[in-house]
Amino acid sequence: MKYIEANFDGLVGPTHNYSGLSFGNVASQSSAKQVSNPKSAALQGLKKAKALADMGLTQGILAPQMRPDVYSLRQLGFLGSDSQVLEKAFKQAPTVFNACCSASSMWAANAATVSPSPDTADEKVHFTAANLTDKLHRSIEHPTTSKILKAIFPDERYFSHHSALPSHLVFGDEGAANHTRLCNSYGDKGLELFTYGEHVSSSTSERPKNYPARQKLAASQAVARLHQLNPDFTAFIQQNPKVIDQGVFHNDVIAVGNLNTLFYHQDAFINQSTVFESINTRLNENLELIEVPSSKVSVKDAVSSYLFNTQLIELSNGKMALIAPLECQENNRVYAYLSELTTLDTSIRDVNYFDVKQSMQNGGGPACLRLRVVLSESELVAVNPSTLLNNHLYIELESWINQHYRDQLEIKDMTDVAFLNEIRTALDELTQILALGSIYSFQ
Ligand code: SUG
Repeated sequence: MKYIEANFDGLVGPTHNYSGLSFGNVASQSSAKQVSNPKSAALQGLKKAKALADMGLTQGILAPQMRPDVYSLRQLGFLGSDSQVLEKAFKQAPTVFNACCSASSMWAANAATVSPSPDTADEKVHFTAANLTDKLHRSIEHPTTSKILKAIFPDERYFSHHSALPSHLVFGDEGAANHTRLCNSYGDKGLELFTYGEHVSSSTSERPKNYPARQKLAASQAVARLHQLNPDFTAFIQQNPKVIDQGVFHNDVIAVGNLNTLFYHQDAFINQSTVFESINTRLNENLELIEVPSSKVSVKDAVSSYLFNTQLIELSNGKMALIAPLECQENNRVYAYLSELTTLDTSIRDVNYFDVKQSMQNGGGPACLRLRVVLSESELVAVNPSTLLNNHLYIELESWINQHYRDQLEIKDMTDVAFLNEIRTALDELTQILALGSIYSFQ
């Protein structure tokens, strides 16, 4: 049976803004309080998704979440009418208010970890929504994420959904951003590589000094168990704490893999050679490692350009291309590296550059914006077809964005209940376009 890799991109929500909420994410910190442009952010992301669909890839869309999240604000004791809830939270607890206004669910790589059916004992596709415990604004995403995933992958004969892990720091889980599946072809049993930042209960585990290690080993292990993975085809590797301290808050900021290829920075991991050797054995000695040396691209350049937050995609001719942010073209050293890379004898033959600057300014590159799901032909038929991007859906979403989104947004704008009502109308319309049913908690 034929298997493909589908990419589901998070549609940027109408409250896309810069609140500086992610300590350890350099871009989020440095963009704090800038005026954002939600319309342009959403259109940039949608164009990138459409370009991949036009290249022949299967491309889906994940709906944004309802923000401002008055539901969570009420849970936290801000009571009264919607307008009073917003006003009180903004005045009394601005950080909590900002957390409840973030459009952060757009970074779909953090929505869940996904294991395709060739890897799992019951031969179903498994999804575990990520608890994202490390950041308040992200920790409130998973209940709606689970509803959205179930609305897109509803058929229990093919799809198995797990709730997020317990919200405890031992189980901090950042989803697919710290998970890479390596295989010779999509339908083979794949080697699932879980990258963790910290082993909390080990006193000897190395840890970063300045910034948090968001993904915890115990979480990766729990997801591997839930997904019924074969332990012989599961590997755990630790992120280098020194690069976390330089702004590599997720592993997908320093490595990306697809099929048998792993593209990564020299300093990405600790003890990498032993792990890579065992992966190579599982892949019948076909693992292709493309290691970028510090002498060509420093960690600082990798973080600012998002060289590794590229999507590594398979083209119809069997070769691979990188989908990179414009920032990679604008950085001379990174651009020189990429120009050279495509002339070498590796599987990466082409680089396509995209403008996703609105997302980049919050630390989200092309790879952050997508959740990968490997599917067989029959599993693909079982996917909610209204969420799959084609010309018709593209035009519909483009006009929906143009009609409902603002082109300038500041934090104080989100206290206006009229804005909240605009968003409710827009998202209600979107659930109909994407045939998602009722996925939002309103009150
Ligand atoms: O979790 N930024 C996101 C970026 C996520 C990127 N995802 C991956 N690497 N897969 C985060 O840090 C910033 C929000 C703000 O500051 O307003 C933010 O949440």
